Amino acid sequence: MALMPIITAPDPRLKAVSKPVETVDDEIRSLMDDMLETMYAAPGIGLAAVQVGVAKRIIVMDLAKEDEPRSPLFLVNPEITWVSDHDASYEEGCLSLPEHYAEVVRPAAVKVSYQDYDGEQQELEAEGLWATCVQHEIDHLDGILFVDHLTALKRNIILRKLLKAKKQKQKEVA
Ligand code: GNR
Ligand code: NI
Repeated sequence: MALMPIITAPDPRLKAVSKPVETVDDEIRSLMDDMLETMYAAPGIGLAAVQVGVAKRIIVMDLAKEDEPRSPLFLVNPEITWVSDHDASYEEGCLSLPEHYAEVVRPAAVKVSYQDYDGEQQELEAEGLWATCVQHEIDHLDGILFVDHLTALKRNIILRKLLKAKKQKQKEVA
């Protein structure tokens, strides 16, 4: 297992639309293991493959609290099959937008079909933080970041700050 560097915005790679996985084989499982390790180390509760530079439709998640046993979830080719009528607002963060948080409105509950770690077809119903997180991750697979749900003003403030932080970092290593 290996840690992978997480891409931060602004970066054109985060805007890529990820490609479906044809077969869940050992190579894909190995990638999912590395993604999970990277997510735990960050730490985060979800990670999309595109955030580590692999534009494939793969998500890992684990919403267990620190004092609870780990309960990872692997979703390959996830698709939202149902959304609730009512919305919920949640303060979101993103490992690709470090240190920035904002309230995002999304459907409060969703159903998602996907293939699991063994390539078996599954469906899950999510609400609360689960629903927020799985929608946030599926957005990544379509090149969408949580700031894309905000007003242009709020989005640009965050992206400008991240660009500035990136340039500052580049200066420090130069
Ligand atoms: O770790 C994460 N926490 C989080 C909190 C609220 C809403 C969404 C998330 S996902 C985020 C990790 C991440 O960036 N996944 O893409
Ligand atoms: Ni994210």
